[in-house]
Amino acid sequence: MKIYEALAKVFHTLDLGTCFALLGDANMNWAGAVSDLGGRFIYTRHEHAAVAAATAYARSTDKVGFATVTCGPGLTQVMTILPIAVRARVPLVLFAGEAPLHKEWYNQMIDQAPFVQACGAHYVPLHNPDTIIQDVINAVQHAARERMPVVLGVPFDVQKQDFTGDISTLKATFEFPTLDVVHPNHDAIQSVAQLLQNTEKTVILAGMGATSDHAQKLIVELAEVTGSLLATTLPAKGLFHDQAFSLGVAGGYASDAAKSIFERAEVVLGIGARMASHTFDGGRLTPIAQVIQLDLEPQEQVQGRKASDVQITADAISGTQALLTAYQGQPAKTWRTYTMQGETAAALSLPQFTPPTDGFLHPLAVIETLQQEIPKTAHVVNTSGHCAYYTAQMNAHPQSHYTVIRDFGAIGNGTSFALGIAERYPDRPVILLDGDGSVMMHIQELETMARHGLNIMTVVFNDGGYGSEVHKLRASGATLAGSVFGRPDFASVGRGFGLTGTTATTQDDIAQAIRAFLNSGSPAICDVHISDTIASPQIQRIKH
Ligand SMILES: Cc1ncc(C[n+]2csc(CCOP(=O)(O)OP(=O)(O)O)c2C)c(N)n1
Repeated sequence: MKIYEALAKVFHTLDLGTCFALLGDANMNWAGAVSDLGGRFIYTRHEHAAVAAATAYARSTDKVGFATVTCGPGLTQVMTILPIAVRARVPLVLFAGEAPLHKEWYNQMIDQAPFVQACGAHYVPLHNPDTIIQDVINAVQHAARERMPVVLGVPFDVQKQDFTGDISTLKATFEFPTLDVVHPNHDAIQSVAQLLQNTEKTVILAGMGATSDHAQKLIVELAEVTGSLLATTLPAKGLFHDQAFSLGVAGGYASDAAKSIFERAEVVLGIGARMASHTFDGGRLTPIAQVIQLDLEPQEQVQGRKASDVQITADAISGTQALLTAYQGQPAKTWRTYTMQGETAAALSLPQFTPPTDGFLHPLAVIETLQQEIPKTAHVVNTSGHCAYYTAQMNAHPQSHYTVIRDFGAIGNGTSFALGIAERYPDRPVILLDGDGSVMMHIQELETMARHGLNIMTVVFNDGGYGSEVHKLRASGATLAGSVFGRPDFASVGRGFGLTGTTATTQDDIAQAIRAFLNSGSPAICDVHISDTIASPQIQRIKH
């Protein structure tokens, strides 16, 4: 047995799920051996896409994501997705191979460790055949425990050496660390319970650490008992989609009506939320509120600002349960009134809009149709760009069927994230909502969707350019050169790759395309022509 075959057996035993891959000299023998053992692969057309798909896949499992690229130029392609996975705290193992150890010169040689470390990820060179099996297991465990990407570098001449160890007794199962149960400090809980009792205007803000069914139910109960309103971070969007007294997403994407309610909050209790700067709109969202953070890793300072006044270390379930137990009786005053119910409902409804005069669709008209046509059983994937403001206004979709990963602010991930989600949930139609610039950046992955028969519809918010830049440049009176491109024919491109391709210039076109996709179960792209004249409220307030 060769070392790469032994390594393949280890990965087979670890059973990490689908491997997202792009092959080259440093990983092809190993990947072939994993495949021969029955491993499932999605072969992408760009290394970034392989790791991005694995990131989205892992985000929605309690396992470690699994991807492979070749060494050197294969690895350097993933420099944008590694920091995203690091910041989103996604556990991931990337088998990257490494240039041969015993050659004096190799064209694709690069010092991989500092490259990976510059991205914030962990690099494990696997050079010692005697310890290589245990080293792999340790590395996967490191990824799982630390919730971070780990890149494995196995020189491919080492991979081809004979394996002299014994893996016959390799453990058949691998213990993935379960989510920590951390009980909060009793006194801290008592004093927060007291504070909630005496505060009229409280908002409970839930993040990704609070998205389990159990945590969600407890938080809803706590909000009812304490008379608090509910809100979520952007990634946890939809957690309270069926609740009254919800403000939807906190931060810059909150509607103006929601912002005017946030402004009045006296206490914000964050549960399982990172308290990121965006979530508080840089501090503008809740200017007078005392902020309490209940989290496994609470921090006073986050992203250059004071994020919380009180920190309680606990997991969302234990912490919320403890608050419910400590809270006695009724709140002294509550802002859960009949009037507030109307205010919060209004804050979540789509704002009125006037159709643009250039004949293209208003982005809110697109959202209106998407809300009507996308069933809650479909999984919505969303990314960055100006259009993300509008997609954030889709408040009725449940969190369990919604994925957004925006850490690092990069465009171009939508097609790859959709691949990972479609692979994770083969029973769900996946609907990707993305900008034309972003789709164009990794459009080759449409071919991956077609080849693997993945049930994905890409809805392109096509404003003919980089809307984010267009609106900012226009507001400052600067040239639009480099940000306006015209509208490429995504429908034809999609058809060229083997998808169903349609162009939508009316709301009815969009509705028909979605219905046809839901009926067909095969990949599609719908190129929606929107106006480039409608700047989101977030952009409008930028002062130049
Ligand atoms: C990888 C990367 N390159 C460039 C940018 C700068 N950028 C931010 S938004 C944007 C435009 C995105 O255009 P599109 O996807 O069409 O969405 P829109 O803003 O038009 O809604 C660009 C180029 C970025 N964030 N990430």
